[in-house]
Amino acid sequence: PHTQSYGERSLNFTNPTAKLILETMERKKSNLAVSVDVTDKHDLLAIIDAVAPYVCMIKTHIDIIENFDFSLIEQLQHLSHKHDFLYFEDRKFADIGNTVALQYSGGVHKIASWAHLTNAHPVPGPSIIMGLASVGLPLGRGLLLLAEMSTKGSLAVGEYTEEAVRMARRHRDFVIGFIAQTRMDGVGAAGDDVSGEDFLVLTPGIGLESKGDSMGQQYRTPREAVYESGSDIIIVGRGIYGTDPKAIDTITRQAERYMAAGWAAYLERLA
Ligand code: UP6
Repeated sequence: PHTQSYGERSLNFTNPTAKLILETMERKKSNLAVSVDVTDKHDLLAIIDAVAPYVCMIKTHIDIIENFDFSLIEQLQHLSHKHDFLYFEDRKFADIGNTVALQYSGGVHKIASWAHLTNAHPVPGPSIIMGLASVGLPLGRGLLLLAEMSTKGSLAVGEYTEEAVRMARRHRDFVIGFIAQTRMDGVGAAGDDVSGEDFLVLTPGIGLESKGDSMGQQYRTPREAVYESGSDIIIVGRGIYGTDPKAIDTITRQAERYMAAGWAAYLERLA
């Protein structure tokens, strides 16, 4: 699948969120997701409005917003309609099925009501997918499993990663892909027929300048992720918004730059 165009690959999925993501990428010619990890809702809205023309997706950590109230969700939805992109709430669920179903549907954030996509650690086993699917599947949402992480010393390697892929393979209606550093096609298949299998690979830990931060984050370039490792979507946070969430002109320029780098790497892969 990594040599097929994004538009063609929308036919490989039945999940409506997967189709929408791929169609949006093709339409906007962008495989960039911006991770807007700021704590003030006004900064969040201003940054999204500035980078939105260049992205297929905005990734949020809604639980870091200091001045959250539910009207923010309406404002977020307005921006996604205005600029044609999807929301990925990076919640990293990790509990038993019953608990994650409550965390996904309820609380103050009501994630399932607005986030097209969310993610989960496979550590509890398949029950976490069943819990989240009980809420998300009727709404047409999608789930990513964290098969690998970008951090130094990550435990999500080897057999753990393979088991994550096998879990996803058994729930393809809801699990549409992975947070990972490389493609997962056929991983852990051991004799199963996986021809025609397609999963989206979303890759965080992307930076054009920096190689990492002081807390274990590790960065690779858009080209390394998309061309060399077959990633589908690059997730960029501080590489775009830096240290000043108010520097909107710089943030806009950086988004444009990462979008161009990500798309060039994709075209290079197709060719
Ligand atoms: N993230 C990672 N690595 C992972 C999974 N998720 O960095 O393996 C998330 C972080 C952050 C974003 O929670 O929101 O991706 C990366 O931000 P950065 O580009 O500013 O480092």
